[in-house]
Amino acid sequence: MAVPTRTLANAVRALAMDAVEAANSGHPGMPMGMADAATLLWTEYLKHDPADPKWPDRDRFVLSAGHGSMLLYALLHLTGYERPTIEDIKGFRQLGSPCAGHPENFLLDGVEATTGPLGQGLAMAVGMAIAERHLNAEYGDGLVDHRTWVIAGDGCLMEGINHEAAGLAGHLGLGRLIVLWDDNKITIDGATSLSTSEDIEARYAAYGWHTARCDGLDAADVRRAIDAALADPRPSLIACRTTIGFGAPGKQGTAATHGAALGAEEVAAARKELGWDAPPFEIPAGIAKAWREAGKRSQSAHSHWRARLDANAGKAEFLRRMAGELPEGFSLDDYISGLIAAPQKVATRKASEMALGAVNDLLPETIGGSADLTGSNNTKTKSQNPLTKEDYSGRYLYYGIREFGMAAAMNGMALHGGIIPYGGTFLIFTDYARPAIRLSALQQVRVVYVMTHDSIGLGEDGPTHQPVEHLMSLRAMPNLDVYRPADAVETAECWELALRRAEGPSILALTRQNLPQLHTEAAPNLCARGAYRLRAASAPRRVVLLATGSEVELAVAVADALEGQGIGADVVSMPCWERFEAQDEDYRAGLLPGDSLLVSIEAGATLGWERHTGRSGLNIGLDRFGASAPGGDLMKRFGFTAEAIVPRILERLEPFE
Ligand SMILES: Cc1ncc(C[n+]2csc(CCOP(=O)(O)OP(=O)(O)O)c2C)c(N)n1
Ligand SMILES: [Mg+2]
Repeated sequence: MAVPTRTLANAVRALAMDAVEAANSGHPGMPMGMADAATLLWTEYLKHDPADPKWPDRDRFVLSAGHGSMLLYALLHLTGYERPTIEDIKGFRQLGSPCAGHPENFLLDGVEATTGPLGQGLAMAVGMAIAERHLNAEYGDGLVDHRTWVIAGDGCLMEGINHEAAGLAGHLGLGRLIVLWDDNKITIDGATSLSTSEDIEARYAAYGWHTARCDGLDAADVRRAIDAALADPRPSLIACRTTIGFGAPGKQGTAATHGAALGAEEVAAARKELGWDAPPFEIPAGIAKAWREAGKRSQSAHSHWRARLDANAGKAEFLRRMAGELPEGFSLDDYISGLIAAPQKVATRKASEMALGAVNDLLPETIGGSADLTGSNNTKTKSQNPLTKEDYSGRYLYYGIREFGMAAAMNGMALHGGIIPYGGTFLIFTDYARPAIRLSALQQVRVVYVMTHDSIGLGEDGPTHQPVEHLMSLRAMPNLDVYRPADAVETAECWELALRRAEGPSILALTRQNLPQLHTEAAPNLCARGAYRLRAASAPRRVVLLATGSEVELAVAVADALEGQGIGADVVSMPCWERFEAQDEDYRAGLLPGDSLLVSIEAGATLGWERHTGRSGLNIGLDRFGASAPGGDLMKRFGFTAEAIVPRILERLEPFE
């Protein structure tokens, strides 16, 4: 006899409450409330194969309500994934267990995205759904034909990003995206009525979504709603009315079950209520077996897919792309040789567009885009057509004014695989996208951020648009490479490095204003070391000038002036701190010798430059907001001229004399 969904779901409930109890930390309420709906989804609908968690054509499941992580760990364990084991689950939230407080994509196969920052899971799922349709357009139903499922909470649907993400999904008609909303009317502070009274279904309908409602505790009713969603061509939101902490008789329906262990007494009462007799962390054999069998449901679909893949002429290319490997021999050397032969005085944003012309021809996996600043970010190249509801094969996305949504969608595309997303906005608006940039870094995904208008040099738009603290704050983020190239050659080199970096995101900070090409001779990729000597001192060296981006040109002018007075000065271009810091001590010390005055020049916050110049160095930067005026005037006003900088250096040199 088939095991009823409710009984299967009670295994999830038991594991969730036992694990949270053992850790005395965690969130039992959400897993217990959504156990029936999630069990139905995982045992009857989700296309996946626990024996091959990376099967490219699997459905993607994103637990946007990441605090309910035990729900996902229980589902993975019960359906037969190698990890988490029951021991892993016993170690929930402890050092060494892959069952972290919130699901981490790099700790467990089957965790498609790192979630916990509410709303972002849903927004990443939109990116996954875009990736699926795009690859489907390229490779056809035979290889790419899957869905993206999300479980989202009230919190996910309150966060601003859900508006950006759902608006984009509705616009693009992503019918393979289905969101189950845990409509339990409870958040941490209590009833949702404390803080919200909007009609979420009407809002989603207005975005162009199909919406439905069901009793989330009644598997048959959830099945009815999912079937309706599957039949509808639009993305779907299914409101699943549930009771948080369902089964815990004294606490269910209250915020008390949200984020704390239920307590031994309440757990015992819940066992009784649910008719669950098994001791903690034990699943009765018949129930475990039914779960395992459900986990094998898609095996034949998987083997048929393998057969289609084997017969497909595009197999090798498809697998290459899904593995995130660049084509053999990929390089921008030819393009760079062209620059050496015919130097270009262009803004680095323009240089980026030129490099992208080569990149997009060489890499069919790129999907570019911009948050409504295409003409300013120079992110679209000639060969790119728009990706639209009518034509998902396009390789350029008009994200609209949705910086956070764009960044999260790019994370989703990168996590899905098969695509290298890049997208642009003004560097200042990394602030709007920052939580998703952070998740790019945490999740170790290759997303390239094309951030233009990178200093006061942008000019007239004024201080609201002029980044000051941004470069430094982004450098402070772990696993994010921040590039600020100085000319067209460095821009191409940085692009190549960013594309080669499969294990994390990169940001290119690019100018609006033109910069001369400082490199006129062929050389290996100098940016690869993060910093290098662009020009060595002629006179005996007393100064080393360290600069990035547009200030490298200025550093050269300063060096000229110093040399004119018999003071030797090296110019070091430092396009990427992170790469420089990865170099060996000899290289770093050789570039930044202790016997010279080390001077940093960057039109941004000075905080942090002491790391490279030492406390006795000189840090020339901008520690205030900018102003509205032409860029050249601002550079003068704020002291970014050789005339202003040379005396400051001379003053500092005197004590040495
Ligand atoms: C961006 C963000 N803000 C705040 C939190 C902290 N937080 C975690 S869960 C939660 C309440 C979420 O409510 P809901 O989604 O309804 O979950 P439920 O209590 O129903 O499980 C909050 C505020 C978070 N994880 N992410
Ligand atoms: Mg809730």
